[in-house]
Amino acid sequence: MKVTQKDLLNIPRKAILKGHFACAGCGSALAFRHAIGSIADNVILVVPASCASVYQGGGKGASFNVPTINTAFAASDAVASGIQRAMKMKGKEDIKVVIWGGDGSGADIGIATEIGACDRQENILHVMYSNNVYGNTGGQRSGDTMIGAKTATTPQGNTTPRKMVPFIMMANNARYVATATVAYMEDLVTKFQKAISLEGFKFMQIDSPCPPNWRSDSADSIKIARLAVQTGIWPLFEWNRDTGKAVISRPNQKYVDKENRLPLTDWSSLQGRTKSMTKEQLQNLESDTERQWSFLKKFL
Ligand SMILES: Cc1ncc(C[n+]2csc(CCOP(=O)(O)OP(=O)(O)O)c2C)c(N)n1
Ligand code: SF4
Repeated sequence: MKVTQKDLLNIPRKAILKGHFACAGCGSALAFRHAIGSIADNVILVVPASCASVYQGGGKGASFNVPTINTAFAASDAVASGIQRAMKMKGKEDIKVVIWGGDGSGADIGIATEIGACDRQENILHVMYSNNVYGNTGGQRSGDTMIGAKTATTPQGNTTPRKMVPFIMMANNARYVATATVAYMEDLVTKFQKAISLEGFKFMQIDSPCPPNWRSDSADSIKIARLAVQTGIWPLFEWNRDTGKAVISRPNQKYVDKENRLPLTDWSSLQGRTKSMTKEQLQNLESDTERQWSFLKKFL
């Protein structure tokens, strides 16, 4: 079912309450409010160490209003597997088990348990919100960091290409894989709803602006996320194991053709982490973007 803007407005503010601890302009919290909010009555959340463990608050001031278990960094997919199996034994399969974690766990430290759960076809959804860094510990580089971006551990700019986690999950026979962005929330929640409706291991990666670590204006978060699509940096697609085919999502269709894309500098100039990239770094970012597109095009 396609989620409309009206559906978004009707999502009750139930999953994350006012007074959460996320920074202003946080893409992760915004995505959470809509995606988890859309299933607030039948979800169990599993949160690996991340900003989400922090912005949920604690005790009487906790802002997460859904059953939540916080796990060690690498353990979320194993914990989620156990919870889902327990729900199945109790005949409560309507309860969806969702991992909500960053790219530090999703792309690096937790990837072994993630692939393990995928391999076992556990009936869970792993959402990796990508702020491209280890956010809550000071913004260190992760395997998901864009090439050329400055982070706490790559002050001159990251030199390595991105790990293409969605393709890793496709190669490991996930049931459903999708990329999304907070700039196109209807598309994001439509994919989230589709993912939870399917049986097996599902994976979603969400472009989630992070003003303190991207050194951007919190008012620009949506603009930056939209530009990531318009410049081609963030390909938006979904892939289903049944067909083995990828489908480019509507907001992205115009930008499959490189000719239609906006210059990368429209995106990079709005962020302190990328605005002083050298010509060579920009070229590297462009080739890394092309690398992702050429992978994706093999599945169209
Ligand atoms: C094994 C282990 N190493 C390091 C840490 C410290 N730590 C906690 S959260 C975190 C960063 C998480 O980064 P990410 O997964 O990208 O989520 P974000 O903070 O960006 O939301 C780190 C390094 C830890 N908890 N466990
Ligand atoms: S550091 Fe970034 S991801 Fe973490 S709460 Fe702040 S804006 Fe969100």
